[in-house]
Amino acid sequence: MAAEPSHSKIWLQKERPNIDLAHDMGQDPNSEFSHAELFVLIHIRIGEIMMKNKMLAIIVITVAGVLGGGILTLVIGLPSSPCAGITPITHSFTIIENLNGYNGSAYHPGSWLTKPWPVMNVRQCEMVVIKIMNTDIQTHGFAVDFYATRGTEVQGGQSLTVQFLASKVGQFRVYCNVLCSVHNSMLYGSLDVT
Ligand SMILES: [Cu+2]
Repeated sequence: MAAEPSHSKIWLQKERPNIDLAHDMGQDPNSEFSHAELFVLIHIRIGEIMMKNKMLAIIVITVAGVLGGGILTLVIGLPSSPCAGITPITHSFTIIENLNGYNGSAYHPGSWLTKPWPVMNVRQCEMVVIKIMNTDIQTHGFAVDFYATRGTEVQGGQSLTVQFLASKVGQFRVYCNVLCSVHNSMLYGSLDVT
């Protein structure tokens, strides 16, 4: 976790004051508030604030993990001319990712355009909401041509939601963007916008 370095920093800062304080007091017993001591006190304060922030960060992450799907990835296109002024109807889908592929796509061998799986049919200007649930222990990806080309990674046991406005008509490939053990089964999904 990226927060680790600050954790060790906290302990360094908490330990240093005691040593420095004893040292300063021994050298200069008449000075109760030497510069060195004030410097040390400031350091203690910083250490405590950082500790609180770190604890807060851990709590937030834990809650998100327990709820499952608490992380929301928004990929919303700006209302381009074909959908301007239209209040979009929401069209929701759930994609289960595991060793069976995308919603069992491993048992639907085929190719994009001729035998895609899964297929999501929407109308132009609908708000597409796709909940991706990874019930596997390995990471899987999810990408959609044109709408979510960078793709997203979903770790094992996690879920997230991808949302976008279906502004452009066409057939768009839905595929995994992470090299996983069932990768070949996750390359032929389709989003059909009519
Ligand atoms: Cu994959």
